[in-house]
Amino acid sequence: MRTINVAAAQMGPIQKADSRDEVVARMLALMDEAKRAGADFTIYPELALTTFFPRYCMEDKSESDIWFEKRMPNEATAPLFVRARDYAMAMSFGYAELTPDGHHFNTSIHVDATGKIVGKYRKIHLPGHSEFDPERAFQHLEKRYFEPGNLGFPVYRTMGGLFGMCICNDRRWPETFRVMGLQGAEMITLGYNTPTVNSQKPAEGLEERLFHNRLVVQSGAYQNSAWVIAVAKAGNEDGHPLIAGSLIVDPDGKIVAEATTEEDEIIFHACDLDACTFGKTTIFDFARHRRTEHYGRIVEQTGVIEPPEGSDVSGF
Ligand code: ING
Repeated sequence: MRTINVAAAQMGPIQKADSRDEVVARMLALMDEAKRAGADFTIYPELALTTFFPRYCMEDKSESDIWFEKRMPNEATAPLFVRARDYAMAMSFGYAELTPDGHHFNTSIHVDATGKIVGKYRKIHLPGHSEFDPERAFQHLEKRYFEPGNLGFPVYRTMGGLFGMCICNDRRWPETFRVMGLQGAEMITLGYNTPTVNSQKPAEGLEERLFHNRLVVQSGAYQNSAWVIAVAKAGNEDGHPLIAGSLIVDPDGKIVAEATTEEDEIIFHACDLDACTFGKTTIFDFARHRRTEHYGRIVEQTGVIEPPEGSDVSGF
């Protein structure tokens, strides 16, 4: 048994006017509850320190850069690092990263129980658009404020296992989980800020969004025989609702814990990393079963290339 006692620390809404200190105080309270539950790893959402600011169209960097962290840890987040180390607890959280050389990323870190950053990931699949779109019910400007991640999908050794991270929209792309699965990932953690309604299809609402969230997280876990922990920032941010539905999914794709509120909420599960082994050595033993000679399109093509007219396979 290699048990990781996981606390998924779902967060309720963060309003535009909320300060970093107010948010960190909520995160510390969640960490205290996680400790009481016996957690040794606490996972927070995507962009956990601020409201989901990509919903606002800001003309210049002087306005949008206020949402970014220039150093990590920094003054606002140091209390998280101190308390996690005091608790001998690992943690992961997402934030907007502004690097010293001026690059902007939607980032997540994994901090071990000694306070060392052992994992870092920068969001690769950026949804939405880069210019104001009047056709949309609301904006989703991640392509405006962030560059695509440049660290790949790293898997790193910590806590006696193999861990990886992704962020929000990444979970909708099977390549995300498979690239980490091909590095042996046993636990993949992610945060998300998912609007309750599709800005281009009002009929797609809460139930469908929650369905898709379960679908992709369960698939990612099952198809790579890994634990997947998905943690929401939820609730109504200045009139903009975000889904909750935080999940802990086991290597068989089964939901073992699910949030029941749209507020700050801890869901907990003792995750045995050894539960990954059966799937990785039987049905998803990649070395024995994959046929990479047929997979070329996955990396050679970006978009769709349809077969020419009149082409079919009846000739065989
Ligand atoms: N949010 C959403 C997500 O992928 C989205 C954006 C929602 C894209 C639904 C497509 C469909 O969950 C972020 N932050 O990626």
